[in-house]
Amino acid sequence: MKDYSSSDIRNFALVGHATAGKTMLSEAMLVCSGVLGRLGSIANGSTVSDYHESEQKRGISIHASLLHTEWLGKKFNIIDTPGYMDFISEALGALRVCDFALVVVHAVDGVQLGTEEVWKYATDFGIPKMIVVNMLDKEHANFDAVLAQVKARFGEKVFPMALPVNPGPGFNQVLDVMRSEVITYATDGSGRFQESPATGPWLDKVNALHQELVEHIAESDDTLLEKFFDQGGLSEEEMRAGVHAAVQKQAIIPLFCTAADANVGVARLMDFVAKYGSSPVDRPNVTALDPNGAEVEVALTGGQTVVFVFKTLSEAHVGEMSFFRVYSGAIRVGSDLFNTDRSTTERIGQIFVLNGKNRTNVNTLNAGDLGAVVKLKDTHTGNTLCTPGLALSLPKVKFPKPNIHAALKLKSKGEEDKVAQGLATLHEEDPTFVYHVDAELRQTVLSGQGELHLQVISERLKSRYKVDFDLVAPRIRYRETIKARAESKYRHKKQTGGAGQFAEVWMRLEPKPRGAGLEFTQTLTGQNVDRVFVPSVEKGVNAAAAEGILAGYRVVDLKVDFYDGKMHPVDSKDIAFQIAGKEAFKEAFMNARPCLLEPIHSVEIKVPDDAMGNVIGDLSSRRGKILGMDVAGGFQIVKAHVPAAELYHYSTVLRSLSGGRAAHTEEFSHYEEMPRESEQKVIAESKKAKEEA
Ligand SMILES: Nc1nc2c(ncn2[C@@H]2O[C@H](COP(=O)(O)OP(=O)(O)OP(=O)(O)O)[C@@H](O)[C@H]2O)c(=O)[nH]1
Ligand SMILES: [Mg+2]
Repeated sequence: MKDYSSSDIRNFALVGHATAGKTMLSEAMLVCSGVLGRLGSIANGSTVSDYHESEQKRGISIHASLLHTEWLGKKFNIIDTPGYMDFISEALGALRVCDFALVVVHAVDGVQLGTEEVWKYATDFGIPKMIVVNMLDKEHANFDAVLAQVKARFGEKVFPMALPVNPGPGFNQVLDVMRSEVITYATDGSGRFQESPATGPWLDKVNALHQELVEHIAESDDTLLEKFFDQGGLSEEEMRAGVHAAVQKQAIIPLFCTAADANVGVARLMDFVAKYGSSPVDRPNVTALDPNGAEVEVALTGGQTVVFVFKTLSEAHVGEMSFFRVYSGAIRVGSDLFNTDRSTTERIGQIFVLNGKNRTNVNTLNAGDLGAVVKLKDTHTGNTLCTPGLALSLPKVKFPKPNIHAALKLKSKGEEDKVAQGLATLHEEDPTFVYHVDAELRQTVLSGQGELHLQVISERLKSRYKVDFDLVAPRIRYRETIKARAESKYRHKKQTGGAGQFAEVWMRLEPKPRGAGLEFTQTLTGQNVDRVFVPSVEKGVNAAAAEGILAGYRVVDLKVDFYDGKMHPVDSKDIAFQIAGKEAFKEAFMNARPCLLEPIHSVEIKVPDDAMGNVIGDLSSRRGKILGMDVAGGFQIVKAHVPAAELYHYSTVLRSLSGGRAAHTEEFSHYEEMPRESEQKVIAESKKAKEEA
């Protein structure tokens, strides 16, 4: 393997909405550059990038795959990312370590939710975007409409570097703006092409675009602008020299035309990437934190090693792989690096460059390069490894909050430990998957980015750890409270054998506002009850409140006043007052018009206009209250309050309501009294569960 200098490396991520053709585009690049003899296919599960069984089975990407090849003397590190929102963390991790994004847009479907999301992420990471309009061989491909839409969404700086000459079935010709030529691609999928000068109307088109490009480039740089006015234009060389900088500043956002399945348009896109794409040199410094939390610049040209792990993955027969980018210095086989985030030292065993599952051993990778190491002891996604003594930490990626939850129900007892270990490992590999053992619900709740995400996580857990379980709806955290005042006088008396027990507790309950919790007071006067028994009564009350009275849910939002009672000089003791306190509380509670409260979530939904009707209608069937609507970049943002009980697998529902174009976030907001009918159902279910237990 050649040693590449930083300026000869092109790190880029293929990102975009699901099924836009990212994986096939990566496959086509490998064919163009000779890594592969011919194109694999998604249908046969034979692409280099989608090599996992879970991907082949579904015909979609699930993991970001690292591929590499050489083109015009430049090393391409390509990260093919999944487009499904369930696996958005993969695109996020990839964009974090890439120098630019190739945003793939479907020539029929145009800009979709996934396109918008990755665009936003790439922008947040401060890397340039380029656009690839793919699927131009589809019957209903509408390039002009997609170009107009892309410009409307992402700005007038979007500039077509290519136009499809014969879009639709048989598409194989592209007008190349940089060269003013028509490029005709071979129809055998090899990616080879022939050039011929543009003529007739295509010549007029390309001349106009060329002129426009020169103007864009001139506008992006003051010196060039001066020359432009002095000379009445830019020379071909000046223009070419300006392209790179203009893309960096996004003074132009270049757009290309491809049909990845037929390997049309890909080779010239690769030429552009090699000649004008960003390299690590374009962003030579990143900011890290030292152990005191002070900011430190890490320079690409620095002598000491700083490496960021953007992904970890446990592979069958290989073990744990850590995918990294070298930000400074070099990573070498046999060296020791300090993991700042875990405070451990790791020995670098084998280093690989990869094409999907095909791994090639290398001894060193230099600053700016991407690769993977295996079998680190305690290194996880988001960790920084550096020269011992340096202890720097690069910023981690902020992942979106989970939007779907399910409870894990083991099929047989005794597998709890295996499951716990498996869940911990899976979370470390994929931080967008989280879980917690919920003591109140007595369930292990798994949370992820979508139903498919939870499915894939479950499959991994089952196959790797040999456990069996079902995913069921998580229990809802209902609460119990009262709607009226009530009193009780409860006498506890036990005189069978041994020492007797005696206590009498008088208490009053009154409702408190939502969120007030449980307030315990005593207003004892006189000497009917010794004050030492107050904590005993409080304990009894708290025990009953924690267990729940109506349906087994915690009691909240009321005030308990212990105001009088009776005692016995010998038989009154702590335990007797605890029991009396508990029973008095239950009795008063049941007399105070008890009711159930249900958790209400704040939900924010991003919906395309044409799906609004569906989504709003569905929300009202879920007892949702619409709080407001906003417009944000081609989407409507709906804010609503919806009972948690109505939100099980809502992300899946939303996808089917909107053809996969809507997404939502939700979080707990407050408690509300629930409708009588639903309340009775919950109470009946709890009774049934109690009887069964
Ligand atoms: N006709 C045609 N089909 C294509 C083209 N590119 C990809 N496909 C097909 O479209 C489907 C999706 O392509 P993929 O490459 O898997 O798309 P992707 O963007 O990687 O999808 P995800 O990774 O699941 O988000 C596959 O069946 C491909 O064979 C193209 O340019 N033209
Ligand atoms: Mg894919």
